[in-house]
Amino acid sequence: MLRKLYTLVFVRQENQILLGMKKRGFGVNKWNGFGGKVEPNESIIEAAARELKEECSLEVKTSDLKNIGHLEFTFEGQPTLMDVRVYSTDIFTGKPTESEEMRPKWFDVEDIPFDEMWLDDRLWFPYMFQGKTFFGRFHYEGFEKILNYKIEELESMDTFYENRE
Ligand code: 8OG
Repeated sequence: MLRKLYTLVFVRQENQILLGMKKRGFGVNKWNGFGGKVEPNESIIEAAARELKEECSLEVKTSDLKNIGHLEFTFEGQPTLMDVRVYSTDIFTGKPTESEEMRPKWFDVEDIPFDEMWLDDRLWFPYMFQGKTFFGRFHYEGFEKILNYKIEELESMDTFYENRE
């Protein structure tokens, strides 16, 4: 199966989390963190910082991005596996600003708009909010139905990646 690498960054501030309404492309009209494809000439964490800046103008140092989760998505009948590296930070500079791709908005963590998000998010956001590191695998039929999935808490991201190699 062809594996494609993506990033997904969540910016936190007190009791809030920054989400963006995706204005075009894959996941359009859904609230999400900020991220996208890793380009051939950059590291995953550099891609995470770059995508955050492109999509909502916030700047982060890569050393302030914490890898909190690993998500894998497959879609029935499609040969590609989306490998999504999830990061979180509460250290950033700038003010969230709308881009062509995203309209950012702060949400209280008790008030996440799950009905306007990817279906899987309500299954793994609780891990993130409890400060756990996590692995999740989701197999979709179309974009609105999960055929099967697995989520687990990880001891640490480092041991997860060591054991996969
Ligand atoms: O470059 P593009 O915007 O198409 O990248 C897709 C982004 O969406 C990337 O940040 C990874 C993220 N993403 C998925 N699937 C899911 C999902 O099911 N839930 C969440 N929260 N994000 C997802 O590709």
